Amino acid sequence: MLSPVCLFMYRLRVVAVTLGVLVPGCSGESACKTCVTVDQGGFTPSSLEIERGDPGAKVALTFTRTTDQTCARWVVIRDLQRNVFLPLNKPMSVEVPADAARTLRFQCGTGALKGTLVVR
Ligand SMILES: [Cu+2]
Repeated sequence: MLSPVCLFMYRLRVVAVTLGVLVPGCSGESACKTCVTVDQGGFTPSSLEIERGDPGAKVALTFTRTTDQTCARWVVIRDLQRNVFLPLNKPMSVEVPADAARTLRFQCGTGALKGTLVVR
């Protein structure tokens, strides 16, 4: 579980992103293991890894596009047959089955920017 401080910092960052200001991230444990930022450099982090959950488990894979200077206004997840538009600075979540080991690839509309989520 997230510590209350990390959770608070995470919420603060969500608000801060909306307002367009920078807030330092939580040190130590990452506030969100399935959150991806989309900017000029592509997907950050571009490679995610999570633990497999119980039967039926799902996780929310969340993308936040923070700039217009990227071709990734859409994220395409072929394995799930999902194309998701990413509004500027608005976190968009995709439900991902997490009850079996798998590697899920995601990419921008043109395929120039790529990332993976590994369920192990
Ligand atoms: Cu692209």
